[in-house]
Amino acid sequence: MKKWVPIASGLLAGFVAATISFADFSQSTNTQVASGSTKSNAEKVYVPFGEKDDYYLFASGGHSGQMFIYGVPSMRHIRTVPVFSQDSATGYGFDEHSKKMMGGYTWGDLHHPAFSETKGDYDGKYMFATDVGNSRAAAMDLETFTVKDIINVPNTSGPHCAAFVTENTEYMFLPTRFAVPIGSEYKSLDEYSDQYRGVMSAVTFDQNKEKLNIAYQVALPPWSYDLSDAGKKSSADWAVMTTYNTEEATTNLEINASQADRDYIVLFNWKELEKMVAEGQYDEVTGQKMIFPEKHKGGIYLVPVAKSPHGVDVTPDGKHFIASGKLAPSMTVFSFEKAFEAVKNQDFSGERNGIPILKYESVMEREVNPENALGPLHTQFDDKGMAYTTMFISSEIVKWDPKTGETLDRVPVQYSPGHSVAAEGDTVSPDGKWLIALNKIAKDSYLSVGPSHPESMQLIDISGKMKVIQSSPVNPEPHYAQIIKADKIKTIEVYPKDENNKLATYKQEDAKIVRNGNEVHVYGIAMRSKFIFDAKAKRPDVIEVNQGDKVFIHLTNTDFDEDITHGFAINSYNLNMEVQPGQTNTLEFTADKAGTFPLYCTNFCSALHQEMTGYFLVKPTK
Ligand code: CUK
Ligand code: CUA
Repeated sequence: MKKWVPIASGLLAGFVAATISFADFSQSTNTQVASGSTKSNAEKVYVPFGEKDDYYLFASGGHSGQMFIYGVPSMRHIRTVPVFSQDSATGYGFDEHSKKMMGGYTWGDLHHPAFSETKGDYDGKYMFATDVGNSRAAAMDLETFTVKDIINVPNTSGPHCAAFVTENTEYMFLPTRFAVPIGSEYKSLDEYSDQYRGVMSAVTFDQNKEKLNIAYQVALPPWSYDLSDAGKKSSADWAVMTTYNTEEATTNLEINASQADRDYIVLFNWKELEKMVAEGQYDEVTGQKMIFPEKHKGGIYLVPVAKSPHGVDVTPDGKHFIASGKLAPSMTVFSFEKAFEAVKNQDFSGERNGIPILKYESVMEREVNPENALGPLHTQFDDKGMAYTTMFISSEIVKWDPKTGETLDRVPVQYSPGHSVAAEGDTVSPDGKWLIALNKIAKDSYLSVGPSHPESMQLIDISGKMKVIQSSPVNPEPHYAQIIKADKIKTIEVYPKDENNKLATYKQEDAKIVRNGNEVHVYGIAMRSKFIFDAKAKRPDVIEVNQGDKVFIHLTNTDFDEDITHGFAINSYNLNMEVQPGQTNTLEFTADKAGTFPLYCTNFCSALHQEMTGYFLVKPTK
């Protein structure tokens, strides 16, 4: 039962138990898949060997810090891409470049992946993600499926809300989940309301340099910011995010952050904030351009919403945003047009921390309460603009019409879905066809692996009446995912030769070891099926250094052939990295242990892979 506690109060937890034991366990995944039209379901997800899936699924790895790539509809796991955590399979976090990028951290908590967009459609170029655990943001390129840049986001603690990009990837907004004093310096919790802030960062990505950058920050009130979404089309200059703990409780949030009947959605115009920054309406704080709403007025508004909302999602037409209740059983549909009108007419009901509050009745369009549906969290959309909301507590997906509020369909899932993801579901033109429920609890759906059970993803055919047609156990933890048409992604076959890269060695005769004081630089080659570190040496595959030397191994894979990847590990030195075809990678370390250490290729690359070895000899200093 522990798992339930963070989201449900004690009372609710009891209710959850009741709901699950009576309603959901009677209908296990297995019976669902096995009953009736088993064959047609299986055929729908079957992708014969040699054929490929129609879609890629990029699924969040949560506190594994990784991203998992699957094919849809087969749900076959294709690749794990390390983002915020070390990965010995690829050497990510071990080689120089990625180690520096990770900024000294070895793990992360990846929640919401987001594709780069052009005109509100996924463009297949980049994927962004944030780290709730260590407050970072990352950009992955989709030509190589590797991370290109990671930044630390100061003043923002746990950018859970993100990443959601604006229509042309101008910005991603990273609001904080945990309020902290600016600069994260020590301040007593008794001074919480005055000294703590919920800072939001506006982050840009330069596609030419492949660099993330913080454009400016906004010092919002010390609340928790939960989810956000960017506007589309007529609302493209705007973004929304949900808040909780507007009570500003500093302990026992389970109870104290659920006191007020209403929390807020923060509605802001990023074009206006951008203009304010350009006009110098900000303070320079901790090296950042910081907008203080109580001082620098404009661009930000509050919309009251039922207490402790979780998800907020903008409809594909950009006309509405939908907040989900978590503790309240309703989805609330708000109108952007009405909000703009209210802003224009200054139709305010008060303010908090200098931010005007729009009147609820002026912005709200309808509250939707599907019968017995409990715990709405997140909403996705299909090609007809219909909404699909995950019900965490009643373990189901409810399909409904945002324009009328009418419930159209519902399907049980196993169990407790957090998010769901629809094919191209966050774009201005979702595909329909597929929806995947990302379930927090799989219970007894699969072979037991001990007291902790896996999470699961369930593929739902939404082309007609909703039907769960496939169910897969998955790695932790499926928070959110993105589904993109496979033909939008164009990967490269090999890393192209880069004659400007001074660390690369492409010709065997150029392989050399250069000593500079106690720094040793190895310019080496990995090829089928040998290492060449020093072309002129008696044993070209041996590196010999003195104890205490600082060693740099710059290794180039000169097999310009798709899929010929080499690895490089030094026995007992806790080092391993990968060099993909054409790639140059560097390991930097101090040879502090004297002795004889075999080195070898860790990635099976040819029939003579076992012969791809050498020695790393470290002469003792005394
Ligand atoms: S959150 Cu709502 S269920 Cu991190 Cu998007 Cu996990
Ligand atoms: Cu190179 Cu195995």
